[in-house]
Amino acid sequence: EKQPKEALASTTLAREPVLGFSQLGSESAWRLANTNSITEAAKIADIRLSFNNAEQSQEKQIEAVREFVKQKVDVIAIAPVVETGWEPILREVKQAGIPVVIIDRNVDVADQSLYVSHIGSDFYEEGKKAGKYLVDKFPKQIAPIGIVELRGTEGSTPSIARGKGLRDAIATRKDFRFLASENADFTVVKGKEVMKKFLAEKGKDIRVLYSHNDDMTLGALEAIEEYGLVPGKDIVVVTVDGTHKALEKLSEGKINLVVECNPLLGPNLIQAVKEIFKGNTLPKRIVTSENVFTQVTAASEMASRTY
Ligand code: GYE
Repeated sequence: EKQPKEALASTTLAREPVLGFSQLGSESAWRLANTNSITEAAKIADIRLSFNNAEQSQEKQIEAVREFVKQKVDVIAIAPVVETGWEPILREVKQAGIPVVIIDRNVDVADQSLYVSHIGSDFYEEGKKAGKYLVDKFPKQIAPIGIVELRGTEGSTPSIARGKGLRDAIATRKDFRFLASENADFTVVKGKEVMKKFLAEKGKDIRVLYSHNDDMTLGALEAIEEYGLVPGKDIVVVTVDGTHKALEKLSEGKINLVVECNPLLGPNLIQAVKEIFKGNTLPKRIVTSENVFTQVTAASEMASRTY
């Protein structure tokens, strides 16, 4: 079987396709790995990449997309920071006859013809995996089990779906109780700041931290230790992504569960661009497959992690 890299390079096209890619930001290790993966894959496949980093601003993303239309790129890929507000610009792109691929997070649009395909993880499933773990971890009890939640960017698909997935998975357990839930924007700094506040307000009633990404978790671990509690023991910590640093904390026993979210979407995206360029059709939804990691698998997973 061919390695994905060779497979990407092997199909020759009449000319180099140009891909305009609007990346939502550089807020996390996941995002950096995602950007690298796409840049790398484009290079290998001889696709010219016009790249823009929108620094978590939808306005900047819309500007970037408009610029790609002006440049007359062949395909536009968007990793949208939030779900809503995309219809007008997507209609402009459609009018210009440029196909759009949505990557990573999703857009909430009534008209499905505004994009060709959405490539990325099933964030709802990730939330469910996190919730199922908690249900198994804590036997049913009378006293409430206090959960605090660090949410990702407000209105973003992973934050919405990871929140819902977890809630659905623990729905039958009345002993789980949300003590607090706040947006910490997927960053280390905010994660620490908000966790500090949770601890000041709820202290030892906190039994579980559910964090929507590893960066916020790393910040929160510092806050927990500074407060004088032991993460992984006093507070059960569940996180999403699976970066090298998080796996390290998992192997040290400071995190209890890492739900994987795969950032390496470059090969998938570039394949899609090539298919579109050739005039082929694509499935509307392409989902990446993912795992969960516990403390016993942490060390071996770490060895192969590049991000
Ligand atoms: O989990 C987080 C990043 O959209 C899946 O965004 C992505 C999320 C990822 O900032 O680390």
